Amino acid sequence: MTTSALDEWAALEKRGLDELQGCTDEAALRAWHTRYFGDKGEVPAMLRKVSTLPPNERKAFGQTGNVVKTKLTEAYDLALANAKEAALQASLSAHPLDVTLPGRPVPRGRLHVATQVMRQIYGIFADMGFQVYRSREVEDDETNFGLLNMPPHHPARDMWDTFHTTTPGVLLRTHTSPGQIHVMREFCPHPIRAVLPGMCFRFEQVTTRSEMQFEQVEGLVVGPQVTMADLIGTITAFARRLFGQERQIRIRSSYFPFTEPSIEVDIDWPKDDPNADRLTKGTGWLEIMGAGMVHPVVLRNGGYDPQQVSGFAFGLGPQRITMLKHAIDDIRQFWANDLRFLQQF
Ligand code: FA5
Repeated sequence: MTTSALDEWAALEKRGLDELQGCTDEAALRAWHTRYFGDKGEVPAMLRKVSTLPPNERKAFGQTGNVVKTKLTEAYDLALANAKEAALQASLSAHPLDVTLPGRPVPRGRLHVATQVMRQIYGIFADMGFQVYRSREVEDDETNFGLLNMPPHHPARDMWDTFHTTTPGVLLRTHTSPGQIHVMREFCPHPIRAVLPGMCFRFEQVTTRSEMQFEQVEGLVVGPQVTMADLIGTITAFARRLFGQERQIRIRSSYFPFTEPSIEVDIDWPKDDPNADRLTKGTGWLEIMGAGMVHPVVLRNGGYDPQQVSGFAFGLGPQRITMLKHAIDDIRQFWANDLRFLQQF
């Protein structure tokens, strides 16, 4: 064995270790590793020299090479671990971590105020034996108007400014009343006691009291000998449960083509509220629902015989009710998605 071949290994080892000493950070260490152990690195290049040696020297050359390789690798691993630890310590002391700090709070969601009031309304009617019935928001003209005793060109249709779709005869329901037809046709000839909640849409001037999109809760009772006294009793019980005994209820006669007789129900607005005049148009009263005895034509369209059964219906506006409950002075707040408003409830 030529000593020069082994000397070369010794020299390589020394150079490698010396250079490793000079590497102060991880990047320098990785560059060192590429220089010595990469594809074109010094160690593989040295190992390739084995083929140029006489066969009897190759074994010792290879063994020495492996020892050097192991020493350099171990030294590199140690230096790399030290460099990483030093970098971690430096970063920790530069940006101290206070493990005693409380965690960041996770913001808690809540139900929209409209949903809260809707659930309250369902609860009150559920106590009186009403079931919830869901009806479609996109309706046909026939159900939204015709079957509710408003044939085409009936002037009463002007009471509801309507969003029509591009499909003739299909529209966004202007009120929840078409649901009366659906529920009657589904349950006829059985008695009905149901509330029908959901969105309604009207092509209306948006004001502090009126939105283009708002919720209604329809109520429908059908059965033998249902009277106006039942309607007034139900509405009064509902209003007292929701607003308390001290709130006043006013019932006015009104007109809807699908009820006869028809009424409207108002609630008094606190007089000390500076917005009272604007919201109640100076009357002190805010309308919350329309109602009446179901028109015989509507009962017949639902499949019932008006000689055998009678019924009452009402349609109330939960947004108006929520305004009353929480003294909200602008109905546009409901769908404006302003967290400052929503977080109050
Ligand atoms: C109706 O829509 C009738 N379908 C109600 C009805 C049902 C009468 C059953 C008889 C029998 P009216 O258009 O008045 O009626 O609306 C009923 C309630 O919905 C109003 O009292 C009000 O509380 C609410 N409402 C109406 N328009 C709006 C609007 N633009 N924005 C917010 N709430 C509204």
